Amino acid sequence: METHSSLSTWVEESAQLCEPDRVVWCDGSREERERLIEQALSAGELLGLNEHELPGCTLHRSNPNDVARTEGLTFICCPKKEDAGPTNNWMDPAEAYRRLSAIFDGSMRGRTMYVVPFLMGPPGSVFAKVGVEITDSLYVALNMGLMTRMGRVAMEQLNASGEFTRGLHSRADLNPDRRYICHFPQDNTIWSVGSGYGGNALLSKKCLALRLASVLGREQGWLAEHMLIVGVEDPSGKITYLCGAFPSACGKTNLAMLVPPERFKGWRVWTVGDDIAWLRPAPDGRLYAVNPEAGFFGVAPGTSMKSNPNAALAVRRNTIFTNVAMKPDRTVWWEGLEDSPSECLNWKGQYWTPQSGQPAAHPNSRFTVDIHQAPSYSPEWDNPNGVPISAILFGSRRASVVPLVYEAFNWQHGTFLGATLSSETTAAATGQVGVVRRDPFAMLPFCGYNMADYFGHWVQMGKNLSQPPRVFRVNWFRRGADGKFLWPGFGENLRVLQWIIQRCDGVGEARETPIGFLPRPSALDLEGLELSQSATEELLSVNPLHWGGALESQQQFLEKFGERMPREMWDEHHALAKRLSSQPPVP
Ligand code: GTP
Ligand code: SPV
Ligand code: MN
Repeated sequence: METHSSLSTWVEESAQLCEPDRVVWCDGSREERERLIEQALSAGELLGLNEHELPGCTLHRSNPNDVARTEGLTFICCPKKEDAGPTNNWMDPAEAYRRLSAIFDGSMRGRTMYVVPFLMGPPGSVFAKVGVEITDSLYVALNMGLMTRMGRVAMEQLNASGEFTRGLHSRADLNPDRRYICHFPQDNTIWSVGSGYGGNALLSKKCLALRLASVLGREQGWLAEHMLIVGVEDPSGKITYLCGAFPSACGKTNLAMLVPPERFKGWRVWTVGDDIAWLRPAPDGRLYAVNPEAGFFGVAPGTSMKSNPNAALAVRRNTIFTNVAMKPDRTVWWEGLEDSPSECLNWKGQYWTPQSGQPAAHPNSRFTVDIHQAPSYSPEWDNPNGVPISAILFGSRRASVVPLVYEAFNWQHGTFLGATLSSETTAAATGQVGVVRRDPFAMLPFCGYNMADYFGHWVQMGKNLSQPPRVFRVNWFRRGADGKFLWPGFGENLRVLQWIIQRCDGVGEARETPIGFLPRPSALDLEGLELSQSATEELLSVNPLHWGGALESQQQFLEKFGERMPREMWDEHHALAKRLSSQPPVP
């Protein structure tokens, strides 16, 4: 392959620092992939699975200390601390380069350095960006081959423009005390060391496509978001495209691959993306979205033919499984997949039985698979212009307070719903699970700059759109007094999407409440669900007393940003308080 001179210089410098035994340039060909998988199998970095049941599939077991993103070790290294804002960890760029250089120094001795060029977005598209990841992990290189348009296609675009993001990654000794994920937006550079896990190590994903891209988007008038993109086709053949921001492990992949319930004859869902969207205003005044990725790095637990048949079918071949359990016949298993085995090897490779008292698969175990393998794959994925977005959904896990669905009054109010999004924490990041925290736009761990400025950018984006998408808040995770989910979720979520699409078409019925427009139970098609009347009422109720508490915590959150918080967000907060106080409390 022809190489751009700035790329070869950077690769040479990186090799001098890390001292690998050899350097391998990846071209993304099928032969190369087969060769690298063979090498990973003989090195034990991947385990072979049942070739008959799961052709081309492999299993990777992470170091047990390295199974989720580590937000506390993730840094934005811009020159001024206040530009990273109060929700990000910040490190002085010179200090970060110094500290990480010491860890990279000689870290690849005895190992191979892979140079992995990748393209984010359709070739030739105004959305597209090139990155190159240098890594000493074969697992990372193989994942990048599924998650991005990797190799030659990226080199072609790089040679044309000369621009690319530099991502340097080494597992080093996988010591959590020497683990850092550092972003240098001013240098278009990412340095990640000491982890081999997903979002820490696949630098295309959260590091480039969200943290660095969000900074670029603000400078250039577009958005980089933690969003799924889905096309919903109705029986007349009309397809409405929606985006949805949900925090990690809160249902993006599932919504992107939804299979309509029995009752919804003639409906169909098309998957454009399941995790990241880049959005740009187009000359027609609408917002268009592209999925910069080429594969899914999806949560395994809970995935089954019943909950998500599209994902279950997609992962039957050519899939890399990470930290799932292996059955005696060398097929895979995780909690939530049908039929618990009577014995298997757990995610650490230890003997497991249902009596072991611990999950067999890690709660954040994952599958990596090419997007084309999803039966719901949308050919629009490759459209260089993206798809026009009619609605944006903000979703999260909230056991109480937040209704099943409501609509924002307008774009600015929608921005406020995104800014004040809160959710219970999940296993996708290290730390306690199930604690409610503010996760604005599901971007808390992924925004590359001061979040107050980010809210301002969202307000501004609306002003640049003559036909902005409508904005909705959804919550599939409301629980009843018995602790069980009130809403069946998964495929049945289409019933909510149907109302959302009706609203976009100007025909859906709604009642105005202090928090936004809610459907009356009669406005939703609930036929065949056997949902009790009390559950339905609870799912669609707004209790001003509960919202009083929410107001207080919103205020504390907005205050954290001081003067930098845009006035529009305070206006929305005060307007909400006023609407709530003029509402008679629910008896
Ligand atoms: P990341 O890849 O971490 O960004 O996660 P995600 O937002 O794509 O979440 P995903 O769709 O993988 O779902 C995470 C977990 O939530 C899985 O265990 C799902 O089975 C479960 N889940 C998804 N949708 C629903 C739903 O509608 N209802 C319920 N009860 N659970 C759901
Ligand atoms: C998430 O945590 O939101 C993920 C998985 O999509 S990771 O790639 O680890 O970020
Ligand atoms: Mn995600």
